[in-house]
Amino acid sequence: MADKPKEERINSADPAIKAMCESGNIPESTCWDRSKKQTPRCSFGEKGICCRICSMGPCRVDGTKEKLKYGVCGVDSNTVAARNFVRMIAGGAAAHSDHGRGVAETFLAAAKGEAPGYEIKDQQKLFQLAMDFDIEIGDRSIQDIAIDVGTKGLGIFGEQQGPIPFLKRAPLKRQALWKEQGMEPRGVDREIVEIMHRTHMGVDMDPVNLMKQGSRAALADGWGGSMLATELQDIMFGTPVPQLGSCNLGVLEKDQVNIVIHGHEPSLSEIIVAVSQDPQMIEKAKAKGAKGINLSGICCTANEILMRHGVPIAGNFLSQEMAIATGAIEAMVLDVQCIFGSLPQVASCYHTKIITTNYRAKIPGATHIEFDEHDAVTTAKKIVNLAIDNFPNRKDTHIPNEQCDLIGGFSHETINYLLGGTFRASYKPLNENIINGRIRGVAGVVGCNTVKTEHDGVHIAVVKELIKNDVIVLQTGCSAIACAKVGLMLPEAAAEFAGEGLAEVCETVGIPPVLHMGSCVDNSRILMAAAALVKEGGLGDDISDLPVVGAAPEWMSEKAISIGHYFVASGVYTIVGSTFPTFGAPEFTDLLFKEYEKITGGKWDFEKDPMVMARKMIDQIDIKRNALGLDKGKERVLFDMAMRRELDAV
Ligand code: NFS
Repeated sequence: MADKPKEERINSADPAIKAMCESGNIPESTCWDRSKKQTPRCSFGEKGICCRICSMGPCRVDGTKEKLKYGVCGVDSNTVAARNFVRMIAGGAAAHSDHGRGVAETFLAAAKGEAPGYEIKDQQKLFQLAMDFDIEIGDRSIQDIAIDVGTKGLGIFGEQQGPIPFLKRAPLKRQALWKEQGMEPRGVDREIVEIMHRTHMGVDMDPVNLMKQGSRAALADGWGGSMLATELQDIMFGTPVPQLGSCNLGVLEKDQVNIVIHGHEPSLSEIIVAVSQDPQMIEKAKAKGAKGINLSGICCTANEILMRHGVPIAGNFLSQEMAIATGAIEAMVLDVQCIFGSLPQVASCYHTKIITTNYRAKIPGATHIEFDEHDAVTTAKKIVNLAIDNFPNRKDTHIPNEQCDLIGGFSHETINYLLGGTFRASYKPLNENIINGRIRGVAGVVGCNTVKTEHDGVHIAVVKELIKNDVIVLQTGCSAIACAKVGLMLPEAAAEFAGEGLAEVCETVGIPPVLHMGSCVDNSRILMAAAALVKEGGLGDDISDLPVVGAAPEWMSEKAISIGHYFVASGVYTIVGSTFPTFGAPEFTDLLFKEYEKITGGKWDFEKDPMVMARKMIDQIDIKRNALGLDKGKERVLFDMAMRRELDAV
C-alpha cells in the first residue's frame, strides 16, 4: 500500500471517483499507483527515439548527443521516431478495423440466417450502403441485398487494389488531393501489412515516405474499417437517435444484479441487453434476492448501447477499476480493447466475476465464456445466469450517488434531421449559422483518458472553453463520457455554458451544445458530418476549408493516433494533450506539426494546458473563417421583388 492517503493517490475530476476517494473506498492498487511506480520513465521511450525493431539494439538514438546520433544500423532519430509513429497508426487502425471485420462477419452470418438474435433494423441504411457498393437493389429481397452488402463489406478489408469505396464520400477536391499525393488507400489489411514491412529493419528509412504509408493506413481506418464498423452496426442494431441516458458510477443499483459491459464491440452486448430484460431472467434474479437486473457499460461498448438503447454508462477508461471497488458489480463482461490487465486482481478483493468473451482477448485470472455470433443468445444467457448466481456472494457495497443525465445518439443522420427536419434533412441551418457567426466553428473533441493528466479534467475544461466561445462540440469515446458526467450533454447546458450565439441555436433546435456521436469507431460519423458541411455549400470546397478542428486532450491509445492521423490526412487541424510520441525527433515532429499542412491541409499540434489548447483551436477556426471571408460578417440582405426575380432566373 502506498504511504500517501488514498484520496491523494488518485488524480481525477470525476465527481463519483472524488466521492469514493473521500469515503476511502478505493482499490488497494490502481492505475495511478502503478503509474507512479513506473517513474522515472525512460525518456528515450517517451520521446519516441528508442528503437527495438531488431536484436542488435535496443538503440537509444538522440540527434542532440554526438555519441547517440545513430543506431547500430545507422538510422537517425527521425527515422526511428517515424517508424515508431507509423507502427502506432498500424496498431490503432488494426484495432478499429478488426472490430469492423468482426461486425462484418456477424452481419454476413445474420444476413444468411445463421446468427439468430440479429436482424436488419435499418433498411434505409442498407439500401444506401448497397448503392455505395454498386449492388443492385431492384425488387431483390432484403436478405439477398444484405448478403451482397456483407460479402462486399468483408472483402473491403482485404482489398488489394483500392481505392476503397467510401473515399467517394469525401469532397471531390479531397479525393483529388489524396490521388495526387499517392494517399488513396487500398484495403486496411494490406496497408497495415505494408507498414509492418516498411518498418522492418532495413527497409523504409525516409520519414516522408513512411508517413505517406502511415496516411494511407490511417485513411483506410477512418474511411474504411471504422466507417464500415459504424455502418454495419447501424444497419444491424439501428442508427442511433437522441435519447435520454445517465452516466457515472451512481447508475449502479444497490438492490439489483449489476452487469457491466466493458470494451468495444457491440455484437454481444446487444444480445445481453435483450437477455437481461427476459422476464425469466428477472424472475431468477428475484429468487436470488435482487430486485432486478441492471445493465450498464464502460468505454465504447457503453457508448454503443447508450446510443441505441439508453443503457446507462457507469464510466470511462479510468473508471474501470473504481467501478469494481463499489463492491456492487456481479459481473464485468469484457470484449476487446482498453481493458486493464489488473481487473481480475482488483476483482479478487470483491465478489465481482471478470468474464472475457472474445477469442482474441483472454486475461489470466478471468473466466472465459466465448462469444459465438452463431449462438449469441446462449452465450449471453450463460453470462447473465452467472451474474445472477453471484448476487448472493455480494458483501458491503459503496456506490457513490453521483450520476448525471445526458442526451446521447447524435448520428450524422440525426444532426441532418434535427437541423433540417425529417422531410428536408439538411446541414443548411448549421452552415448558415456558421456563416452568420452564431456558431463560430465545429470541434471534434474525442479520445481517451490517461494517468498522465487529471482524469476527465482536461476534456471538461477544453470543451467548456470551446462552447463558451460559440464552438459547437462533437464528441465520441471516453471524452464524451467525461463531459456527460458533468452535464454538458443536456440541452440546459447551452444556457449555462455556451456563448450567446451557440446558445441561441441550441435552444432553437433543442439540442445540447455538446453532441454525443458515439464510440471511437464512430469518429467516422464526424468525417461524414465534415463532408456534409462541405457539400451543403458556403464553407469552401474541401474539408480543409472548414472552420473545423479536432482534439484528443487525454489520449493514450494507438487508436487515438490512427484517428488523429486520419483527421490530419483528411485536412483537419488536430491537437493532442498529455504527451506526444515524437518529441525526441525535432525534424520529424516538424513534418507532422508544420509540413503536413502543405501536404494535406491538416496538421498535428500539442498542448498540455487546456485553456491554451482551446485557444489554439479557436485561433485555427478563426484562421479558416478569415480565409472564407466570414470574419467580415455576412450582412443580412432583405430581398426585394426584383432581386427575387433575378434569383429565379438563375
Ligand atoms: Ni477510444 Fe473507446 Fe476510451 Fe480511448 Fe479506449 S475506450 S475506442 S481508445 S480509452 S476513447
